[in-house]
Amino acid sequence: MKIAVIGLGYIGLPTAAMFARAGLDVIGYDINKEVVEALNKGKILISEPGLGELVKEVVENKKLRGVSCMEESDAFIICVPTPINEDKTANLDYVKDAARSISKFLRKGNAVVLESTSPPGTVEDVVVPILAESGLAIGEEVYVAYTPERVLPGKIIQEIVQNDRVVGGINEKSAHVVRDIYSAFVKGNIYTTDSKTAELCKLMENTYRDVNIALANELAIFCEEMGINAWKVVELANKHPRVNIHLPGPGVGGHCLAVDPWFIVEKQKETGIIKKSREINDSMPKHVFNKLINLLPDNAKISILGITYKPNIDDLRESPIVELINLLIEKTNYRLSIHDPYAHKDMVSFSHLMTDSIEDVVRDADILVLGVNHDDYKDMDFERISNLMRTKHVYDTRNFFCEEKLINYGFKTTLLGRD
Ligand code: SAJ
Repeated sequence: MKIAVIGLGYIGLPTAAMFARAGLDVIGYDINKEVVEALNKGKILISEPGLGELVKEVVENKKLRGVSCMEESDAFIICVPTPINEDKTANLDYVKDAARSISKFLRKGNAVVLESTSPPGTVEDVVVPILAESGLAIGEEVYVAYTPERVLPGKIIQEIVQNDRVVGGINEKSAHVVRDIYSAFVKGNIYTTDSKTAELCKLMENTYRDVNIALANELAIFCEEMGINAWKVVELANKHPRVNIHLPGPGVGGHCLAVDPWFIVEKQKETGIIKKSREINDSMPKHVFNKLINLLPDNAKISILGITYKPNIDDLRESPIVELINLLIEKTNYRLSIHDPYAHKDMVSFSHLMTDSIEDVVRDADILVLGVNHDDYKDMDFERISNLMRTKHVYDTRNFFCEEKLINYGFKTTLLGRD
């Protein structure tokens, strides 16, 4: 069987590599020629633990190759981005382009799969009409399904194999054909349903998490007013066997939680709690910003540790700390000094404020803001840091540092969700 994967990003590339490792012949198509060229050299341009080795192996074994022109295949898997428009609706242009590029190569018996996170109805209303331009009977001669990925960045290689999967077909036959294709490498259960249910299921998984985090952030905000430690409240409440409150923080980033709930709101305006949760989570960078304004005099120097959207990855999409930094640059005269061991400097507009050395970042600073709890910040030399800072003050937005240790080194501490 030959598989074509369209879009070689964080999802498409691991998916292509997994099919290839399972022994199928796989082509990876991308509009970005650099990505295709790198792939054909066995290299990847994104960072994900274990992915580089896997891709190298399957390219060397000639099971996976990159292409810039589509070819006939038995199954086509669309893994392109679905960005969000200014008005918070889904931009399906890449999905449409991918469907058009496939349409010309379709033959009887082929399967087409959409993996990209999309509003409910996308497969039936957007993808199927484009595929129908091939003249084939969609559903009868060509099988079409939606199957969302559920992998956690940083753990993609394990989760893509082990997680259960949902396959939603435009009819039962489509769902079964696509289920059988994915069973080549998926070890988790594969559940079949219709395409709209699968599309909404994906959106609700991330919405559930976003709403839960909003609850934690709302708790954090009122705990600060009441002088109660929200982290302690969450820890103790979660001792209840049926309670699992998520953690507060400086905001929700990434291209999933911060985006997907809007794809439901787009289709269903009566979504009070979903929309409100997005607004609460989106307000957190401003909340941290206001705290800094209240804590610091005009001429202060702020050092910020961590700018990616979550720990130990290089992804900056929708990062709340990037938003915080932009607010500080736009609206204040504070001097900023920024560090992140993962972020690529060329991806941010404030690269001139970034430095690779923790010592340079904290020198003469009046406050150290922990933005992202990267493992690299676990064992920092706070004795040395306390000697370099002008004012010994740490603002921890992740409840990450050991407060007792900081106090022992003479630091004043501020904790998001308590102070
Ligand atoms: N965050 C909190 N508090 C928490 C947990 C997370 O503030 O308790 C923040 C993180 O700091 C980060 C954001 O939420 O900024 C999102 O991080 P995440 O680890 O929750 O999720 P993602 O976006 O990396 O991956 C999610 C996952 N979805 C779920 O867990 C339901 C993943 O399984 C999906 O495959 C992925 O979205 C996706 O591609 O949709």
